[in-house]
Amino acid sequence: YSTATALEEEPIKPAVQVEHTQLLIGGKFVDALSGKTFPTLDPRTGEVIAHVAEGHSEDVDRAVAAARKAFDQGPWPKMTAYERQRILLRAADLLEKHNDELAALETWDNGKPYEQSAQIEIPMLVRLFRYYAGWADKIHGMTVPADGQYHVQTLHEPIGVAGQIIPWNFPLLMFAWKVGPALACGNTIVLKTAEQTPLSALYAAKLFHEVGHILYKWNHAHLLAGLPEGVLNVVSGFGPTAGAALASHMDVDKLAFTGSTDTGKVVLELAARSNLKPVTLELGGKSPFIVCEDADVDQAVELAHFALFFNQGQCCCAGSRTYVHEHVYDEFVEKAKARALKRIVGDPFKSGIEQGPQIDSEQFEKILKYIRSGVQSGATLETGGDRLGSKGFYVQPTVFSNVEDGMLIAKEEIFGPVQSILKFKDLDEVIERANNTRYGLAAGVFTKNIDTANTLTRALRVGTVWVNCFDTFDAAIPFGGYKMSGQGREKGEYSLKNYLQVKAVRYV
Ligand code: TXE
Repeated sequence: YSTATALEEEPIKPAVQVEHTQLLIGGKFVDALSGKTFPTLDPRTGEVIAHVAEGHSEDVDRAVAAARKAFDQGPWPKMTAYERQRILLRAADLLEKHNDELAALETWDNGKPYEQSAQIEIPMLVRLFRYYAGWADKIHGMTVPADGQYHVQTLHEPIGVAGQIIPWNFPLLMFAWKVGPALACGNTIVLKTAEQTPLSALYAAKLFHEVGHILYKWNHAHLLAGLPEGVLNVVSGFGPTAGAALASHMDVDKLAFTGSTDTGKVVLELAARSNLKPVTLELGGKSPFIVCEDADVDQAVELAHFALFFNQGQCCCAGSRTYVHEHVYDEFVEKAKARALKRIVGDPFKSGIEQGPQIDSEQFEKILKYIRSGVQSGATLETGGDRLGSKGFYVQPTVFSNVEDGMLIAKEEIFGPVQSILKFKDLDEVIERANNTRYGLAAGVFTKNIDTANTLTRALRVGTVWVNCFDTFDAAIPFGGYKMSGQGREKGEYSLKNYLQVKAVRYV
């Protein structure tokens, strides 16, 4: 990996200004009622990028009131589906036009490589809004046969005010997974960003409000007046204050959450204790990546490396338990170590960088603690194991071999660039071990044998299995977890039902 010296250079200045730091409520940027702000930091240096309005429960109340009014009295849920679709498509065009600014903000606030933001994540965000725009005019109920003289139909109606709480590892993609389906179904939204990464969602949400002006100017059509005020509200702030206020709000009709399993339990309880709002949860993982005996070792090493190290290891679905068949184990470990040593770590704004800094000091310390625990528990530290450079939150790409299932590094979510390689003998054994976890988000399978692939894909208790690939995502493909990795599915057609009520109507 790149030397610490390269990290001592002055960080590259991002080509974007921070324009929006207030709360977006009722279509306007406003300060928090308390007047409080909090700093958002550059993970490359730990220095302040900007001070952002800190929303508290009274601000959540204001945002929910704006969303309620927009839902009950505004045009959004009632306008034709075609109008809603056009607004979402126009928003996608605007997001695409601002690809580079969005990507720069995302990288600045999060630390992920700029090329990843600009070439993968913002295009995925745009694609996702176009995908859900496509659904807007295809949401409808059924006619249902009933005994007797009845004509029965179901109506699919928006659920109301959606509360959405997102994490910091993919701020804009999480914004899209939540906002896209909710808007397509005609709901209104209060979204709380993660306190580490408030900037990009404010910028994106502002673009949705510019949609209206452009449509109005170009079309002179009152029907296409853009995203009405109060439909999409964004509150920056902390979890136990703003997040908890949203989860426990009596006037929020649905809650969608992505984050840690522990916080998932908290918000589910808050939802239950308040108004029993339905909750979807996308939580942590400890996903197995299984390299079978017949695998091409070079390819398997590369894919397993990507499965773990992508996004600085900060992926809920990271392939963080690399199970390798005993016949190829030694060769795999040697090559995995060599690959980690070649990983290019540095300023994420530099071209060709594979790995930037971790998000913040808390995550950075957590990762280093897990590395120490791996060493103490007797795993072999093949490479890495320490911080990189003297400032910011860079961690050396780290590889452990001889990892045992009972070690903490094999059981808990490290959420960092730390690969744990375990050895297995046969399929039944690896299935049992892979499933022996409280998580069930994803798995990777690497084999040339279709029977082996079939056996594993059916036996693994997880929401996504990638065979000979990993971390490939499509707007149309559902994502979510078994067991304590979550409840419900996001993306694809499956996500729509999170945001719809079904009404049965009988006529006689
Ligand atoms: O997560 P939290 P943190 C995992 C990962 C990471 C660990 C902790 O292992 O190391 O979680 O990260 C909001 N009521 N993942 O502390 O707390 C919070 O403000 C309501 C996996 O960042 O779950 C933020 O907006 N909301 C994950 C969001 O919850 C609350 C992505 C996530 O924060 C709250 C991130 C409360 N009481 C971390 N407390 C994934 N599934 O991808 C916090 N929040």
